[in-house]
Amino acid sequence: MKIASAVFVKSVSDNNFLKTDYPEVAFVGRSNVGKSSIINFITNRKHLAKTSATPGKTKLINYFLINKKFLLVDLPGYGYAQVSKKEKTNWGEFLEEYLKTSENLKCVYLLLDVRRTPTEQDEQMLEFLVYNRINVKIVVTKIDTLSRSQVNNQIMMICSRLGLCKADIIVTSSQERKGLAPLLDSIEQYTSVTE
Ligand SMILES: Nc1nc2c(ncn2[C@@H]2O[C@H](COP(=O)(O)OP(=O)(O)OP(=O)(O)O)[C@@H](O)[C@H]2O)c(=O)[nH]1
Ligand SMILES: [Mg+2]
Repeated sequence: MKIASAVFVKSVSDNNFLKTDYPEVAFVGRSNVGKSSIINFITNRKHLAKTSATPGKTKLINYFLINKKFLLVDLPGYGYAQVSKKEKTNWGEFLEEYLKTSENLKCVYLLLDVRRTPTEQDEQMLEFLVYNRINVKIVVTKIDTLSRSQVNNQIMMICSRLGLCKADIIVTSSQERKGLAPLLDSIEQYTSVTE
């Protein structure tokens, strides 16, 4: 699949989620894991989705229309320490509501930083998706930050923690543009209209 066009459609901060006929795939994960960066990587656009070294940048749900055929959805990150408990609850509910009510959601890409042990929240998110029968794919990010053998060790650790095997995981670096082909193949598989 080639990305011929990528257009920002809308930001949403309340439960007025975008309702269209387009299939959509979404990116979730803790704050700063690289969700916005991976959208820029996939679309080959530097500033389509706003990235930041400061966690908590994406507080909205942002929709991007790709090839006039499907939507990429940038979700707010969880696990950001600098927000109040009330705000955290609101975000959690906002995220859950999106995930539960988006009828055209075909797959959720759950991003994990290769350097970190998956947190309880990562595990809860995975369980939530499985429980709600939402397709989920694990994407490991930022592999440029470690050596090849360290990356392999971390992937084994992540697999054993989450009960997955290596083949279940897409390994990427947005910075060094690695892992694009398997990501695009997966997105294409989930967003192509079969009827
Ligand atoms: N080394 C390296 N850094 C990356 C990579 N991808 C993202 N980053 C950096 O990680 C930081 C966070 O990236 P974002 O894409 O803004 O992360 P996010 O998940 O959208 O964060 P929130 O919107 O806060 O939830 C930025 O400083 C990025 O430059 C990568 O592949 N390699
Ligand atoms: Mg972001």
